[in-house]
This record gives sequence, C-alpha cells and structure tokens, in this order.
Amino acid sequence: MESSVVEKPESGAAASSFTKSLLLGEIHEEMVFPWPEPDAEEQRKVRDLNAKAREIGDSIDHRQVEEDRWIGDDNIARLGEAGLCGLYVDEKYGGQGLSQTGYARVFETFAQIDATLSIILGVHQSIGYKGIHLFGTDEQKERWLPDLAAGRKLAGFALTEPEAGSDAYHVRSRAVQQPDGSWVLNGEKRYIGNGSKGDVFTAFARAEVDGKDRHIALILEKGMDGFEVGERFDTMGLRGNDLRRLYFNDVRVPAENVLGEPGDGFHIAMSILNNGRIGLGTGSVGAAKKLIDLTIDHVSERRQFDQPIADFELVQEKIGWMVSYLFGLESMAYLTCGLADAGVEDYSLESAICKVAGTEFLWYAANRALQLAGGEGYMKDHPYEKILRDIRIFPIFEGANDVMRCFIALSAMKPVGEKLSGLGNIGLGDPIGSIGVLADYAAGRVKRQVAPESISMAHPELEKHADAVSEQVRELAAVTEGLIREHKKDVTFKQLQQKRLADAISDVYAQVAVLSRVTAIFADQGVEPSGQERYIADSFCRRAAGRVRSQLRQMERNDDDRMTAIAKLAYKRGEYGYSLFTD
Ligand code: MYA
Repeated sequence: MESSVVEKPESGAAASSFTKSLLLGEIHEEMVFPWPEPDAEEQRKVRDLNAKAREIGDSIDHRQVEEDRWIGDDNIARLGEAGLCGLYVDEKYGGQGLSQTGYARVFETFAQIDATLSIILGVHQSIGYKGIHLFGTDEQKERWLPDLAAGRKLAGFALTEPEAGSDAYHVRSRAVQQPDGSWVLNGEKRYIGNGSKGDVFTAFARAEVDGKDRHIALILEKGMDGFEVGERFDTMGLRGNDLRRLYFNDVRVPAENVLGEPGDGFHIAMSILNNGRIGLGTGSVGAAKKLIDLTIDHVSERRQFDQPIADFELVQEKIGWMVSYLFGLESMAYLTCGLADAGVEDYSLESAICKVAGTEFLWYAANRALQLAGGEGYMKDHPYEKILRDIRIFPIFEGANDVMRCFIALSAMKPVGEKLSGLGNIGLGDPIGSIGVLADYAAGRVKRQVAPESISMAHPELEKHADAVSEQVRELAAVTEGLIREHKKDVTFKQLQQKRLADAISDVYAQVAVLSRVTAIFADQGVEPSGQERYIADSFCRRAAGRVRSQLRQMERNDDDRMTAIAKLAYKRGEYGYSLFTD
C-alpha cells in the first residue's frame, strides 16, 4: 500500500491519508487547508491547451465518429501536434509537464467536447502509459514517452479479463521467466480500449517471483510475435472507442519491457487506477457543466403555460440541485488533485470517492437534463441521448461503483487496526484479520485514546459547518467501532453497512473540500462579494450533513435482513413469481 506520510504540525501525529484518518476520529486539516491554488504559469498553459482542444473538437463531427466507429487517425495526429496527448509528460520527453490539477482541467474540456474523444485520450494518458510515467526507468521513458506524448503512438491498458473484472487480483494471464531473463506471456484480455489502434500496452499477468505467485506489469508492443488483437465489441455508447479482445500466445517479452519490479504488478495496476479514477471524477465535472449550460439555455427559451419553464419551481429545484451538487463535486475532485500534486501518495480513497460520486452525479444530472428538455431530449438530433448512452459505462469501468464503495469502507477501517497494532498481534497487511483483533479488543472494553478533533482552519463565517463536520467525524468513528464490535470479522460481508459508511465518508470529505475552497474564496474576494458561493456552500453542506446523518441512522435502523431475505426467496423461485392471474 502507498505510504507517503504528511506530518501534522501541532501534534506531531502523522497521517498517510486524509480520508482514512477520519474513521480514527482524526481530522488532519493541514492536508486539506489551505485550498490548493493552481499555479499561475500553468493556468496560462492550460488555457492555451483548452483553446486548441476546443478548436479541434469543434471541427470533428462526433455523430460521424459514431458511424465510423473511430475518431480518425488524422484527428489523433492533430491532437498530438497540439500537445494534447502528452499532458503530464515531462517537457524533456516532449510533453506539457502539467500537474494533476492542470491535467484534470484540460480533461474537463475534453469531456465538454465529447465523451468518446475523452475516453480515447483518457485510455491513452490516464491509464495507458501512466505506468511508464510513474514506474518506468529513464530508458523506458526515453524509449516510449516521446512518441506517446506526441500522439504518434497510442497506448492502452490491459488488465480486465473474462474471469477477472472487478476481481482484478485474480487475472489468469501468466508470464513465465525464461533463462535469458525474458518472459513468455499467455492469456486473454477483454474490453481493452484503443485495442487495435494502440501501439503500446501496459499489461498485467500472474508470475512466479521468488517462488511466490505474484503479479507482473509488462509493456507490450504491437507486432510482437503472438500478440493478437481480437474481435471488436459492439457497445451501447462510446461507439468510437475501439474496444477489443487481446490474445497473448507465447508472447516473448524482453526483460527491459518489465515495468517496476516483477511481483509489484498489482500495486502498479492499483496506483495507475488511483490516478485514473480522479480523471473520471474531474471528467464528470466537465461533462456536468456542459449539461447544466445546455439545460439553462433550454429552460430559459422554452415557454409553456405562457412563461419560460425556467420560472417553475420544479425546474428551479433541479437546476439548483445540479449547481450546488456540482460545486461540491468540483471542490472534492480538485482537492484530490491537490493532494496528488502535494505528493501525498495515498489518495486511493479520495480518488475512488471522486469516481463514485462523479459518475453517479453525472448520470442523474444527464437524466434530469433530458427530462427538462422534454420530448426534444429524447430525439437523436439533440445531444442528450448520446450523452446518456456514452456515460452509462462510467459507474461500471475503472472500478464498479459498488466494489469501490466496499473498497472505500474496508480500506478506511484498516488504519483503525493499524492504530491498535501496539496493543495486539494485528497483521497490518490484512485489514480483515486486523478487524478480528480489533473486535476482541473493543469487546474487552479497553479505552482508546482518540483525541476529539475539529476543524479550525475554515473561515470563521463557516464555523457552523466546520463544527458540524467535526461532529460527523466523531460519529463516524463511533459508528465504525460499533460496527466492528457487532459483526467482528463478518463486517467484511456487511456490504450494505459498508455502502452506508462509504457514502457517509464521501459526504464528509465533500463538505471539507467545500469549506476549504470557500475559505480561500473568502480570503481572495472578501466575504460580502462572495455571497453566491457562500449560499451554494451553505446549501451543499446542509444537504450533505443531512445525508451523513441519514446514513448513520440507517446503520442502526434498517430493513437489510428483510431485503436480503426477499432476494434469496426470489432466487429460490428463480423468477419474480407473482401475477394477477396466470397466463
Ligand atoms: S480499466 C480496468 C478497471 N478495473 C478495475 O478498476 C478493477 C477493480 N478492482 C479493484 O480495484 C481491486 O481489485 C479491489 C481490491 C479494490 C476490488 N490502491 O485484498 P485487497 C492493495 C492501492 O483488498 P482485492 C477500465 O475499466 C491492498 O491494500 N492499493 O484486494 C478502463 C492490498 O495491499 P496489501 C490497493 O480484494 C476504463 C492489496 O492491494 C488498492 O482483490 C477506461 C490487495 O488488496 C488501491 N486502490 O480487491 C477509463 N486496492 O496486501 C478511461 C487494493 O499490501 C477514463 N490495494 O495490504 C478516462 C477519463 C475520462 C473522463 C471523461 C469524462 C467524460
């Protein structure tokens, strides 16, 4: 697990992850205050790149891309020449050298242009060659990054297999080391973006390393003997995304194509995905902005019952919800970019939170935007149906949202076990085992020393919300301990409780992000002139606090047993099984 440590100045206590420390009842506010301001020079660069992206994007017929099922090699070349294929790559390799924040800000623009374009460029940079950037040797970077950054070559990310989707650990592809140090790879991948267009793929396989069954990350190149690009998938949306099967038949991979150390493959895959998931969060921010803009135009112009439909309360409520929720989402997505830019290595939970919250918000926002567009929204000559088709996969790929929720909850519980390691034999690499020890410990009623913490760095005008968040963190810590005490090791099977915990953590993190951002806005513009931001922040925090309360309450009082029993009975019947009268 990633383990960068940020020192807490006052107490000397350290946190490896802001969000993980919340379940310990700790708020390491120095990690999230002050708000991470983007660098001025980089802002100029980003504006320039965004203008080029819009110019190219406007010249592409995105419906035609659906028909052609590819954006066109000429357009890839143009995007590359404009510097849009190597956004974070070091300038010495021909890239733009953007930070995570700058990268995300350009991806917002891609998302406003078109989802297929975003995904082709996202597969390429967010995950395709990210591993080379993060883990590559100087030689590997020099060999591959210049062509990839210039768009002369495209990259892909080959993790998913027929039998290993969410359960990525259990990939079946296998690499076997040869006496000359090279590896021979066999296996099959599926749903691989840029499949037949990609020249360079980061692929993952099992491998025996030092007598242990581990994972390895390999850089594959088009044209390697035995590397076969398979059939293309026909998809609901993102129809220009070249999604393929890949087959590896005795592919000989030279030792210099191994990424990182053999054995570290799973860690490398997860690190790439942690980074990629932020991109999906900030991409969702960009796409949602476009939807809000389209919807405001429509409701302002469309008249019914003798007035613009914008004047109806039921319309205003939808727009108000979209704007305030997006402000919260944007705040937490860019706070997470700030964590990555500050060198906090473990932002795994925050990026998963952004992925889940972003992709679900975008889905509901697109659905509401289509609803407000009325009959027109359903028509193919309007943008909504394509947007809905294109974004439907977002809650599924890069970590299915339910799986991400369980990951968030279980990973957030892990530091509780780590904190107690001095008190018992707790395996820190085994969160589940740790929970068992913790349960015994909690049942033994040993008193933990958890210093109640609060937010002190928010602007005084935001004190009410800061206090509310501090209280929610205390409740989160208490509820988590209660959960573990009640279920002991079985807490790993309590997915409904994990979901509630994950959603509560997400809403606490979002409130913190909003407080940090608005504190910076107050400092910059003054409180009075920031009335609108204050109003939005106030509404967002109130609603988020309400959701946290509701999740925590449902942990005590719910009908989970009934719901799971109804499902099991339905499985037994093998069908719904009821009708007014039989056919
Ligand atoms: S690419 C394919 C995406 N696939 C996935 O995301 C797979 C999902 N599965 C997983 O993430 C893992 O298997 C889970 C863990 C989470 C389920 N960071 O025992 P474990 C460590 C760091 O819990 P499992 C695609 O879709 C963990 O601590 N470490 O593992 C294309 C432990 O380490 P240690 C992590 O139960 C999309 C070890 O691993 C992480 O098997 C294209 C084992 O952990 C982590 N996150 O499952 C998108 N997780 O032993 C393009 C686990 O040391 C987008 N670990 O304690 C472009 C954007 C464009 C935007 C456009 C908008 C319009």
